[in-house]
Amino acid sequence: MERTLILFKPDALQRGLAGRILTRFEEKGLKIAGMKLMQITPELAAKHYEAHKERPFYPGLVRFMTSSPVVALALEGIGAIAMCRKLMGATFGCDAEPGTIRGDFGVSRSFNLIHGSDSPEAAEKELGLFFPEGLVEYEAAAYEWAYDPVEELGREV
Ligand code: D4T
Repeated sequence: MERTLILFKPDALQRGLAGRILTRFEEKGLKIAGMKLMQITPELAAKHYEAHKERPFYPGLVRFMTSSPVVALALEGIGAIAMCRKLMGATFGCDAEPGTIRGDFGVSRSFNLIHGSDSPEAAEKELGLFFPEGLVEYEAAAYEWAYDPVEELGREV
């Protein structure tokens, strides 16, 4: 199982889309391993977007991400990182395919509703930043029917 960090950005919350976006991930079969409403500090934004520090859009990005609360979510599933990126769609709402979260709910190039880790290394770093207390361990009952228990979950026949 792989885990990924998802953020519902300030525009998603302010536009009342958090529930509908969460539903997309739940319906797909991803397990919620952590979830909280939080205000991102400038220090946390700087760590999270360190790779973009020199980009022209960086100051506006930090201003946006710290302007209003976000929902931080840890999602779990086989191949969760790539699967979530597919569900999110292309970076800018105006380019994203219909059927994706950004494609269905957004038009902007900077207010793009959602963040998802883009690699296992990024996921590990970002989950540590947003969930330093760790994640909640529990059995997801739906896994038994969302996945093939023998072929995918490694259970005994
Ligand atoms: P995030 O990181 O938010 O999940 O988005 P992506 O992974 O899809 O896109 P990214 O890292 O290239 O960009 C991070 C973040 O910066 C905003 N942005 C990006 C922007 O405001 N103007 C720009 O020109 C670019 C490239 C949007 C997402």
